[in-house]
Amino acid sequence: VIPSHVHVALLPSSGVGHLLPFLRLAASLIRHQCSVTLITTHPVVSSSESQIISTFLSLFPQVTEKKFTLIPIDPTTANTTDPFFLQWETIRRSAHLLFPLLSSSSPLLSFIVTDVTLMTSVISITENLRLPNYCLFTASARMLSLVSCFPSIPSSIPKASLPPALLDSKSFLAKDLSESGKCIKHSDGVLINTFEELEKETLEMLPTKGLPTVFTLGPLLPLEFEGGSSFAPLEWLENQRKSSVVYVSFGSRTAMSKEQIRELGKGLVLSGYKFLWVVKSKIVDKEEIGDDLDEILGHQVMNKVKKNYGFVLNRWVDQWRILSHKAVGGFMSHCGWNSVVEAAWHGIPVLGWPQHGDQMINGEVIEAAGWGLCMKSWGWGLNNHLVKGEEIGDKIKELMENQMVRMKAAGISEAAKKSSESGGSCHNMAKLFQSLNKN
Ligand code: BUP
Repeated sequence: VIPSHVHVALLPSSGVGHLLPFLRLAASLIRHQCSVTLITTHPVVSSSESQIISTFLSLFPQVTEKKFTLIPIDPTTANTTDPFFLQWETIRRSAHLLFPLLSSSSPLLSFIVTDVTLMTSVISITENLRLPNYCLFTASARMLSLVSCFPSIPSSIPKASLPPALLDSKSFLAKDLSESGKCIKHSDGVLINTFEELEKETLEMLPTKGLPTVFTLGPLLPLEFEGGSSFAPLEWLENQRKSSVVYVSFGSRTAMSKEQIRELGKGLVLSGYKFLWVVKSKIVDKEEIGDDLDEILGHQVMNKVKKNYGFVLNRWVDQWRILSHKAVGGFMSHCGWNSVVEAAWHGIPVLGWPQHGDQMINGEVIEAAGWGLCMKSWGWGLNNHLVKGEEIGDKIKELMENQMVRMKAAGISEAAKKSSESGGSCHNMAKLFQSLNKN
């Protein structure tokens, strides 16, 4: 039962991986007859983010935009140089500006959904406004189980699955995570993009973690517009055999070293499989324009690619459309959580090569359920050791030829689809509205 006139404010954080689940949630709230206010930060970090926001707002004119202009900070005071973490910190230090912005909302807000990374600064403001504050956790339930007790580490998570920065208690990430964990416990509920069959054991265990109610709303599906002007080499894919292509992408925030990119290229060629490879050599996409693929990959690899082993690009692609194409039979991925959920939906086996943050923990979710491999021995991909092309090629072959993994991936896809029908995530959205009635 939807309480009469629910008005929800959404406050996403920086990074496409944080933004997209918020927009997908916004669309779902609209389908449930809620009014939605989207708080947009100015400036944003990447051009992909600004394009996605403006397309969303033009296609959903019923959404009210509230502009949240950030006060610039001195980066030397922030304990991080990562452009996305710097933005989290900037948003948090500007959070007091949210008070007038939220209190002036009309009709009155029923609740706000805040990204976990911003919770620490926003919760005191929403408490003052007596505005219920739900957290949207954009990673896996397994990661939530870590955040809920960090700096302790649950016995179910090996210490080696934590990125090195989390093991240094003085780092930006370690401080951030322990403070966020405490804050989530004071929120009115946690919304999460997962579903029961994807993380059954972890979800069963969460109620013992001192968290408020966790509402599983996954899979939060991409909106039609997300493909928008982005590219998918459909003509090329149409000419490939069923399940024969490996799609390779390490997400929106990972830059590999040139040396590692070249070894990866060698590995892809050695695997003998056709590949569709999104190459990224810089962290922020704005800076990527003008990157020369010939120069990054080296002539040898580039020549082989041109001889039709694969398709290489250095631009934003329509990942959803690529994963849904019948020619795609494997996904070499950094295991960003949105990518994991998208691969699960399409039943694509994953070769996980986590690069930072929660990605190893997400990769373990896949490996434990048997629908992919997680290459822990390859390290974090960032500078620590070079993984040679031969090894990469062998693993790709192993993934593509493993029938058991393919069967399990098909099973997880079936479960994802069932979960998005009325018994699953919709049911949990109804529970969320019921919890409002109780407040
Ligand atoms: Br790159 C890229 N096209 O070219 P994750 C990504 N995406 O549609 P993140 C595209 O962005 P972390 C591209 O489908 C997914 O929905 C992709 O989110 C889409 O990884 C999203 O997978 C990326 O969570 O890193 O944000 O790169 O979340 O781990 O910080």
